[in-house]
Amino acid sequence: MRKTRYQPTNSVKEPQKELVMSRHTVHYEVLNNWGDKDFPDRDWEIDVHASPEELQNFEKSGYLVREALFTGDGLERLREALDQLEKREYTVPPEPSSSKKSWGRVPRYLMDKDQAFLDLLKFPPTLSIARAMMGPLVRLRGLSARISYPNNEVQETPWHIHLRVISNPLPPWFSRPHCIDALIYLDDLNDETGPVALVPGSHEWLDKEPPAQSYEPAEGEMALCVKAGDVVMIHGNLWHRAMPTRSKKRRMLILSYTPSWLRKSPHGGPQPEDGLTKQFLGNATPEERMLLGLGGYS
Ligand SMILES: O=C(O)CCC(=O)C(=O)O
Ligand SMILES: [Fe+2]
Repeated sequence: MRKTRYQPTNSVKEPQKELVMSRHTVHYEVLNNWGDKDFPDRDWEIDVHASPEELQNFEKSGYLVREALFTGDGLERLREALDQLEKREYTVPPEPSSSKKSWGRVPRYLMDKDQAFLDLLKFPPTLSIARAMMGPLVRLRGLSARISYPNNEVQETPWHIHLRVISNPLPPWFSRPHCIDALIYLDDLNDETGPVALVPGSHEWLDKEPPAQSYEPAEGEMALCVKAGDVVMIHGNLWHRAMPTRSKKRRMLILSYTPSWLRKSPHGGPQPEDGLTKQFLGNATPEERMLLGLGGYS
């Protein structure tokens, strides 16, 4: 098994400007003196892989680009794992499509299906930012992928947000849902594969939602063409869409974090019964159990 999974930012040999990211430490104390058995630590010192200014911008704009988090063998390992998984799960050629558009292939529960994916469970560059922004008690909402192709039907996504649970008007004690999705790109985004577009600041619009099934440009939208190995972190309720994959296969992963007391994603059918996480949980620490959705609330 290959060792290199990602390049920690402080060990990059030939620093390019984007790779020299500043880090800082954040302390949180979880106010739980109840002594629950299956509860992670009270005191957290988080080595955040971002500067305080970057976090402030993230809070305001709803997105944060991290360049070259995966390179070399680390990137190749994820591509191979996804290609293998695709071969296993999509064995029959797709029926000629009667629809005009589709999202493409969206496999889910990736951590149950390949060690390369389970190894992302505690990926510090994104987990540390999720904890800095939402507190130490976070869990994975899921790890899924999206694979799109040039096709008869156009593979793209409409404008959407990920947590469609907000009441209008806002009730006085409404629990505003937060979620951070790390969009991990395994191929370069360009006109051939399709940029990802987002509307900066839209995660704060609690009284409206993106237009239903719309593929049209939205006011204030920004199209990002990031490179393979880059990660775009978004608030799950930032308005976003993937633009058409026109002439080249496009692969990406979605590593999604929420507070530990939010439920996992309802999408994608039942979890595989004998997946890798089951065995892993047999020996897991309270922190690891919490990340996989067990405990971490009281
Ligand atoms: O493919 C992309 O760039 C984004 C995909 C996406 O937004 C999703 O699957 O929820
Ligand atoms: Fe999305």
